[in-house]
Amino acid sequence: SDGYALWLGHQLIEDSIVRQDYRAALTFIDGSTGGGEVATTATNELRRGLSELLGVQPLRGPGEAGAHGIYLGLRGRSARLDHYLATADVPDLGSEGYHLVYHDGDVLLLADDEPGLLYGAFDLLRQVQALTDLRSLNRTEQPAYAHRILNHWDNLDGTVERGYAGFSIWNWHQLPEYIDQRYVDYARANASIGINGTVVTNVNANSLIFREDYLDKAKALADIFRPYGIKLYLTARFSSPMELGGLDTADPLDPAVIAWWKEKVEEIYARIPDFGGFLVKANSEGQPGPWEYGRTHAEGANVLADALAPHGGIVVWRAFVYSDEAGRDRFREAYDEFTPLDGRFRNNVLVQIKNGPIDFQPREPVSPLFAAMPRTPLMLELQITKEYLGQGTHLVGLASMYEEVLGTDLRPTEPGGEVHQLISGIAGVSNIGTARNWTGNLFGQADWFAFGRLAWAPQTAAREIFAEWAGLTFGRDPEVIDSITQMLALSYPACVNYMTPLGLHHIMNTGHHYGPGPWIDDLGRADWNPYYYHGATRDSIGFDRTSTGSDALSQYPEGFARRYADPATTPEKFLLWFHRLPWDYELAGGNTLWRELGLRYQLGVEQVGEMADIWSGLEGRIDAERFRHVSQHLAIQQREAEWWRDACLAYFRSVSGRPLPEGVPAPPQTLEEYKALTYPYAPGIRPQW
Ligand code: BDP
Repeated sequence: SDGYALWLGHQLIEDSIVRQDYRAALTFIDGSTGGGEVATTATNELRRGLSELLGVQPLRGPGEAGAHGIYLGLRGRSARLDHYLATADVPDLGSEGYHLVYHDGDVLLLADDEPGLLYGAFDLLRQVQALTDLRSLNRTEQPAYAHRILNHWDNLDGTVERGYAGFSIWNWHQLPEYIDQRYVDYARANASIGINGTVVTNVNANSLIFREDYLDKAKALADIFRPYGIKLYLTARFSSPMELGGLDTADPLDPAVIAWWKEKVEEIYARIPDFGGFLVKANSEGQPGPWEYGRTHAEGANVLADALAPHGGIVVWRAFVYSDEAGRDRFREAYDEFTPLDGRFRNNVLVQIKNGPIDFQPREPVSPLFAAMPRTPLMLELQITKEYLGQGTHLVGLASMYEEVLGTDLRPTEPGGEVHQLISGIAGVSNIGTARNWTGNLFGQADWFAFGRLAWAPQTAAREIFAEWAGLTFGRDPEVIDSITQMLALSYPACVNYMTPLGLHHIMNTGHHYGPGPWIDDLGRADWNPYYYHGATRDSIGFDRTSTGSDALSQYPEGFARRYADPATTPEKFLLWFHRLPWDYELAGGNTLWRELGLRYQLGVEQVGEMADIWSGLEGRIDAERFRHVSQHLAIQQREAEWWRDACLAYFRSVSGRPLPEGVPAPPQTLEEYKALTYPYAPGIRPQW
């Protein structure tokens, strides 16, 4: 298998008796009650999926008297569903929710709007793929958030920023005439996991997307996505009124600028009546923004919001900003910049915050901003592409990280403070490209899948998602499912151990962010240097963010901050994020900091070995093509985990002047050799940072 089918490669049920039971229960699909485009997709997907699973096409229902099948439809539009509703108490399912139940021999799928039918259809297919007993079906599902959006960092020239799976799948050159089948398959894959929006252009935006010919292209994509319940969004470059509109300012309070945005938005809605809105990166890493005119982020966002509001569109405004003032802790900046603006944004603005305060590190404490803007709806931004986690080569099941972030309780002394409770939506930076299997590394599919599932149900356990993905992707063999679940569960802790144990962060090589570079200290701006983030000397290591240091800790609610103020109560995984400590500092388990650091690096390498062993055990139980694909990537990961351990420990040993802890092998190369490695053609590159 080449992986193109993703988690939708429904397998024929092998056991003929079981298959026969399902066939008898699902002889027809009666979807005549839905009506619209999305309901039709739901019926078509059921028909397609079930014929793959059962080996026969279900009839178009309702079947003959006495036959059993699936009835799907909206409440109040079908006699069969209403018959059920007369006795069952089904609450309002809301937008996109559904109720899936077994009743008097039939499977009923009921919703209050059409997307609900679509999500219920995919759920039913997952149940049959997993051989769930239909008689036990009784599921009521509603998404936790209305906004579940993929963010593509795709440029109009076809490159993908931080993309490790080939080029952009959007062929702007040939749109709108040529509609690649991939667009349809992409929409289908997203719908199957509950994703309902996509931003198809990079946050480092190009105003060309707003030119009329490009809007026609964007419209062609929106038309493909619509039947799958997916809205199209675009990134808005703040200076577009100048670059495209020929104005001499982009000042958000200038009447000509206000009029330009209003008109542009009208042009968009004339083509795309359900256009989602804009995603904006402003005054960040060189992008233009309202600061040029002495205006705030709120003033900048509001001009776009006012243009979109009459059409029902939203502005997603990113909080990823950090200035170049010397001596400021980058950790603090988004909070310092945005908290004064709480309550100043229009109702249709959401502020999008990266999970951590710095930048998609293997492990970050969550951003304090999540608990600091009670009057502003917030989006959580996760990275699905693995910029800082081994990119296209390493197998790292990100569901574990997402689970940790979503479950973090920022107000431990009162209810309602978990990150998933503080947000109104989730965005994920896509890992999709032209690679035949979509994500380059086959296991990248698990991260796309996990993102969708968690954006729908943020309290789902990572392990459950791993097992579900494994079953949908590799088939029903329980041993295969268990093994892959185990590998995925091991993979995230492994990566943190071999890259950035004990709270180290941002020690990747610069620019491309691939491989270790903790020694780098020669870039123009302090916070682009890995060294800045740990500051190791002969005596100590770590970043003091307590009151004796940058005091970033004070940005957290008191009950949270208290625990992190003292190294003894700070969770070890975040130790060096908040504290600067002597190498001899004694950890709870009795090891010194130096010894523990060495052992963690070693453990990370061993965990990758364990993952590779588990995978080897699956030879013959998985098709040869995918088996080989994963084995080869694991071999690279193994070698690079060792590289991380060896290069980092060679460096920290030279700084601290200490011998390597017992149990950690000596680096095979000199520190100078590790420093000399270069990557002229590293993928997904951006200059400087
Ligand atoms: C950083 C990336 C950079 C992005 C930036 C962002 O290195 O390529 O443009 O984030 O999120 O992680 O805007």
